[in-house]
Formats: sequence, structure tokens, C-alpha cells
Amino acid sequence: AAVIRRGDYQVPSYQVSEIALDVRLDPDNTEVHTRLQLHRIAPEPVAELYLDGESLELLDIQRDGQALAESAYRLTEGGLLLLNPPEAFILESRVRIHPRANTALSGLYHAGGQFLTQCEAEGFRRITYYLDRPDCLARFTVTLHAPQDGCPVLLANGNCMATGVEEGGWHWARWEDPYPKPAYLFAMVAGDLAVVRDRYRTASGREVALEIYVAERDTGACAQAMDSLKHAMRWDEEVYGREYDLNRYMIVATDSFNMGAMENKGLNIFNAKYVLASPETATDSDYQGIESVIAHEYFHNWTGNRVTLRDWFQLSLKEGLTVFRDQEFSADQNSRGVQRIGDVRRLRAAQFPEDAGPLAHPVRPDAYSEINNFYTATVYEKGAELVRMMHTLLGKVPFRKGMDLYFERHDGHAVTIEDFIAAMEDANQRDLSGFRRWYGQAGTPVLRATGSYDPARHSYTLTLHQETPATPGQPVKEAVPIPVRMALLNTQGQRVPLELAGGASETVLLLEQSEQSWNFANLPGPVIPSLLRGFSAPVRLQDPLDDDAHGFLARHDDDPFNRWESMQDLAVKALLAAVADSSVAPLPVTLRNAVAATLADRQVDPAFCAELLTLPGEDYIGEQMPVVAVEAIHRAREGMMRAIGSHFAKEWTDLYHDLAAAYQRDGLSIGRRRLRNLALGYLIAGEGSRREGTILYARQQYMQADNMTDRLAAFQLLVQHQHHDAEDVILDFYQRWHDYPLVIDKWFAIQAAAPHPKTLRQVEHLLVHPAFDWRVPNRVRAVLGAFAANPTVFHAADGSGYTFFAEQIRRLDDINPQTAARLATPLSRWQRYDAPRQQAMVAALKMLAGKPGLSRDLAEVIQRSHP
Ligand code: HT7
Ligand code: ZN
Repeated sequence: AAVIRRGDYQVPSYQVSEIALDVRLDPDNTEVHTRLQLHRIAPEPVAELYLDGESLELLDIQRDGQALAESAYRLTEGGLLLLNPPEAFILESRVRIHPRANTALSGLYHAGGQFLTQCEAEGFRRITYYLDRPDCLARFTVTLHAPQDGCPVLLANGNCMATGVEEGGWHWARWEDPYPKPAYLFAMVAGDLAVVRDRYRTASGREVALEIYVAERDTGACAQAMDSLKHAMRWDEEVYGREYDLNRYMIVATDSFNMGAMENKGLNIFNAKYVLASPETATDSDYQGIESVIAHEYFHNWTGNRVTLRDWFQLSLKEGLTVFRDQEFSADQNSRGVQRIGDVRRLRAAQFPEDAGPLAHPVRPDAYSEINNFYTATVYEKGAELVRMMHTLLGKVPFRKGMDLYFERHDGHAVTIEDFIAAMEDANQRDLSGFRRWYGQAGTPVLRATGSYDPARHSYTLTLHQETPATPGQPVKEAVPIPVRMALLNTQGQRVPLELAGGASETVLLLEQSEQSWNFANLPGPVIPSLLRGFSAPVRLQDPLDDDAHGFLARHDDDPFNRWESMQDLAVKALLAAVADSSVAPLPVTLRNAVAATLADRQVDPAFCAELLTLPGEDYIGEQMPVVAVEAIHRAREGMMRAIGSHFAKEWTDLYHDLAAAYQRDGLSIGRRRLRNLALGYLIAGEGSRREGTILYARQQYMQADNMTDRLAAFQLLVQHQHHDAEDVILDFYQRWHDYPLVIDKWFAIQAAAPHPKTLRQVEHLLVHPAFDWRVPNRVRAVLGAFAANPTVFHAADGSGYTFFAEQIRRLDDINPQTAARLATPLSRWQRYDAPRQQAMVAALKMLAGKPGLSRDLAEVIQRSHP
């Protein structure tokens, strides 16, 4: 497939000032009439103008009211070429499309009785012929026609200007969006939807109507989404001075969606998972997901919509920046420390492995063949870290000044990452040129720290060294600016004043070269460094500390992230030792003492306590090894769970009973639930194979829970630990919740994630279960996504997991290539495994590569995984 390169960018030769769409919606034969007002912006006439168009049946085409002669245009595989176009003209086209057959869910599709669109990245070209590129901004009008019965609600971007009825029980609505926008932000929705309404008064006193469209029976489950939206609107006013700019903000929830949500102007379309929640059906983490995704899409109104992208290589300009904004929003709404730990966990779980494998790419990629494959953890999460580093270096107020200048300069324009950095620099007279390297260079830098205290001089010398491993296509790496937030703690665990920071007890060192040293003078006594506080840069830190020092920091560091990090470090070292030698004690004394101290610390917030006591996952442990030792890692982690569970059985039991409470949704109650369910997990693990007593707690909790967090935690533990006897619970769960698709997704996922040899058979059954549907991405992800994240079953030594998985991906590729390509990425990690597994994974990739009709999406992932 053709490769698109960043360096080949060219300004478009024409612009569209107005586009008017007239759409007659029918699941099988929708007709789209489009009227484009085009004018040349290139200084000289051009021989051809290319309009993108895919899977369109052209019925009619006219220029300035006249049928276009066949010699004046040519249809190609990906669009339409207009030959010798005049300087300004009106182009009218009529095309036919097939929404029901559109199982790829890109463009206009019909699912669950509704018509929906998804135009990012390049879906608009599947609706009509157009300049489908983000730097083509036009004013949109759309008139929707549909049967009144099936589609009483007709929505599109902007303001509803007129409605009417027509013959045959049809009706229509005309929508106009006053803000010029690229086509990827276009949306329309039609269906039988109920609406939940609220209002918001902006800081300047304008009233905005807030509307959430869902199925009638879900109207009671929108409170979290609506509250989150109002909080996000207020936060953007307070923190960035940004107000919403239309009189109406609409959100539509659907079960059929390829991603989390979409920020279409004034009409967000959401995966129902990020809208619907009630205590009985949604977990605490579902609630949190809603808060952050609602905020994320809202924040796009300024970072993405008002200021948009010049080209898709700049994707992180909107995504990285908006993730940073939503992370900060969530940190302000909840516990900042716990939020940061969660953000870093996600970064390490998804982005670090991506950056270390064959799919590694810079935050601003250089080339792609299918842009949908670049909605990655690197563009989103690492992109957010790059913005965060600039925020750290500049400080809060200067960063805001930079944002103000960015909006002032670029509102209404399509711009680049370079423009963003320049605004930050110009607003603050700072040189941030090193960040251009961060955007252009793939790979996670390794930051090595060494340090020593000189008792004679009362000084501590810290040396930092950076090195970024080679990545595909980038064998040589340059140094990047790495902000290292740090403090020195005395032997009582207090921060000491730092002379080189003017007496402050915390500072940010900026490592710009490959190696630099700092001397901290006039210290009262020996110190322990607390480095990279708050995870101030997306690097792998190798610190100079031994287990005792980590044990000390795990108890005393006042930076929550670093306290957690020290605990993780102790656990990872102990686990790696147990992986290497199964006779090693599963719970070394330093870790045991740190766990004991944490359990005894009644001051600590329960959510943070749960973070401290949660062991690193099997994938993360594997990441620390040259070759992932699948079974040994699983055994070692189980062994440590058992040891911590049994050694602290009394403490866990007390916690489990003390933390029992009727359901409430405040932060403290959420933390207490989390810790209590962790206690239950340790109690069950601690009983080893006996498990007579504590499994009953789980059964009881499952039956009696007054909320989904507790019910699901118990369900998951029962499925995980009691695979022979959990059938009744599995059945019960299904019977209780079969009418709730989001809950049934959890039911599928937990079974596919169970660490048993029989899970493969079970997943085969799940794929033919009546509730399984290949056309619904949430359902497919629940089964295949959870299966590919199942460390022991997906990576079974005989390769059965890979073969089975690849067969399913092959099938999915014909239905939904975007989802197939995304789900296939775990196969790219083949180099991380032993030789037999490597062979089996590569065989799976080759089998897929040979598939007839392989999609461009999947082909690219396979090709990059095994070039
Ligand atoms: N900006 C949105 C991206 C998105 C998307 C991309 C490709 C295919 C389907 C898609 N659905 C949504 C979501 C966001 O990051 O806000
Ligand atoms: Zn986004």
C-alpha cells in the first residue's frame, strides 16, 4: 500500500468555503447529495483536483449547474479527479452508500437501529467526494431526511435551523455549524433516542443546553456523564480561560463504536461504555473512565477543533495535549498522587512496550500507510508526557501564557506541533528546541543515576546519564532534555534544603547532554536521593539505590509516586529473583517489612494504600527480562501473592471486615472498596490450594453486593481461583445481566482472562455464544482483547493461543479492519519470547499476511511487526 510521508506535505491547491449535504437515510441505500463551493488558492491553474472518495456509487455529477462532461473527470480507486478545474466553481454530486453493510464503522453506518457517523480519521470520504484532509476547513450545512417512525431524532453539528415533515411518514432537519471545520469533525445521527437534558451557564453568562442521547431505558444512567461534562466545562474556564462556543452540546451513546469516543463539533459520539453508569452496573473504574473521557472530548473543542491539525502527522498536537489536559483535570477532581500512578501504569503497560518493539514510532511519526494505526499509546500517552515535561520546565503560569498565545495565534487554523512549541517559547522567551527531538525520536531513554555522599565535604554528587536504544529506522539517537524533579531526604525521611536550588527542598534538574553531574553542598548529614519525583519524564530510571534505601523511601518519601515506585521496585526485584531461582524465598524481608509498615499506617489514604500493595502485573515483570519467562513469572507472582496473603492473613481479614460499608460514591468510599477487594484477593491467594474459608467470603460478596465494583471483584476472583466450581456463578451472572451489554462485556472478558489451560476451550465456546457478535467491537475486544492480554493462555508454550488468535483476527479483518489491526498488535512482540514461541508467533503473522483481501490496516501492522 502507498506510504504517506510527512516530508511530502503540500498545501492544498483548492479550498472549500461551503459544503451543503442533503442526506436521505436508508439502511441499505442512502443517497447523499453534496454541494461544494470550491475556489483555487494555488497561485497558478492546476491540471487536476483530486477529491477523496471510497466505496461510493456515483449517481450524478454537475459543475455550476451543468452535467459534468465525462472528459472533465475521472474516477479512481480512492476518489475522483477533476480535470482542468476553473478558478472557482460549484460542484454537485449525488452518491449512494450502504450504511447497514458498513461493518467497518467508518463513515456512515447503521447499527442497533441508529444511523451514526465516524469520520476521523478518513471516514468522510466514505460519505461523499471531498477534500478529506484536516487542513481543509469549511462551513457545513446538512439536511437529514429519515422516516419519522424509526428515526424521530435527527442530529448534526452546530445549530438546528429548520425542521419539517414530508410525504410517506418522513421528516427532515437542517443543521448549520457556524465554525469552519475539517471533515473529520463532521457528524450526523438519526434514530429513536431519548434525551437527558441539563443546562450550563458559562463564565460570561451564556446558557448552553446540554443533551445526552441514549436508549429510553438508559436515561437513568447518565448522571456521571452529565456531572463530568459540567465539571470539565468549568475546569477549562478556570484553568485555561476557555469557554464553550455553541449554544448546544450534544452527546450520543452507542454500543457500536471502534474507539472510546469522538469529539465532533457540538455532537460528540461516544462508546456507551463512557456514558452509561449506575452503581449496579458500573464499577468505580468505569465511573472514572467516564469522567476522563467526557472531559477529554470536551477539551478537544479547543485543542483539536478550534485549533486543528495541518496533517495527520500532527495527531499528537491534539491528542497528546488533550490527554495531558484530561489527566490534569482528573488529578484536580480526585487524588493527584493516585491519578499519576494510574497514568504511569498505563504508560508503562502500553507505551513502553510499543516503544521497545517493531511498532515503535516517534510521537510525530514520519510515515504511515493507514493513519488509523497511529492512534497509539505513543501518540496519546507519550505525547501527553512531552507536554507535561514542558509544563514542568516552564511552570504553571508560563505554561498558561504559552497556551494563551497558542490560541491567540492559531484559533481557526490548521497547525503543527512546531507551532505549539513556538508559542510556548515565544510567550516565555525560552528555548525549547530540545523538545523537537523528543517529538521526532522513538524509543524510551534509559536514565542512569549514580550518586555518592562525601562525609568529609558534607556534599552529595549526583551524576545522570542518558541513552536511548535504537529503534526501527532510527539506529542513532540524540540526547533529549530530561527534567528530573528531585529531593534529598535525611535519615529521618525529611527533605533537606538544597543550596543549588536557593534553599528549596525540591528542584528540577535538566539533563540536556548525555551525561551531567550536580554537586549538593553543605548537607547536614548523609542523604537518600528521591529522583524523578512524580515521574517527571517518560524514561526508564536506573537508580543507585539498594533494597534498604527503597524500603526506606517506600515508608518515608513524601512524593506519592516515588513512594509507590520504591514499593514496586522492591517487588520487581524479589519477583525477578524468584523467576530466576524458584527456591528463593517468595517474600524477602525488606519487602515484607515495607508491606507491614504500609498495612500498619492508618494515616494513608485507602486508594493510595491499595496502589502501594498491588503487585506489578505479569506483563510488567516480563518487560524487565531479556526473554519473558512466561510460566516462571506466573508462578513467582502467584507465590508472592500467596506469601503476602498468608503472612498477613490477620491484617487482610481485619481490613476486609473493617472496610465493609454500604455503597457510597465519594472518593474515600471508592478507595475503601478498592482496598477491601485487594484484601479479599490476598486472602484467597494466601489460602493456597485449600481455599475453604475465604472463597466463601467471595461467594457471599458476589451474592450480596449492592454495587458492581464489589460484585465484579468477587466474580473475577471466583472465576480466577475456582475454575472447576465457578460454573454456577458464571451462569448466575449471565442470567442477572444478560440485558446489559456493558456488563456482559465484563462477563466475557473475565472468562477470557482466566489463567487456566482450559481457558482456550472456554473462549472457543464464548465465540459461538448467542450473545457474541463479531460486528460489535466492545464484544470482540472483551473476548479477543482479554485473551491476548492473558499471559499464560495466549502465550501457551505449544503456540495454541497464537494460532487460535490469528484465526480470529483473520475472520475479523473482513468485518472490521481497524479493530482487527489494533487487536493484532500483541503478535508484534514476538522477539520478546523464547524460540518456540517466536516461531509460533511469526507463523501466525505469516498466516495473516497471506490472507486474501487483507485490509490495508492489518497489512501495515503485520508488515511492521515482521518486516
Ligand atoms: N479523536 C478521537 C479518535 C477516534 C478515532 C480514530 C480512528 C478511528 C475511529 C475513531 N474514533 C475516535 C478520539 C479521541 O482521542 O478523542
Ligand atoms: Zn482525543
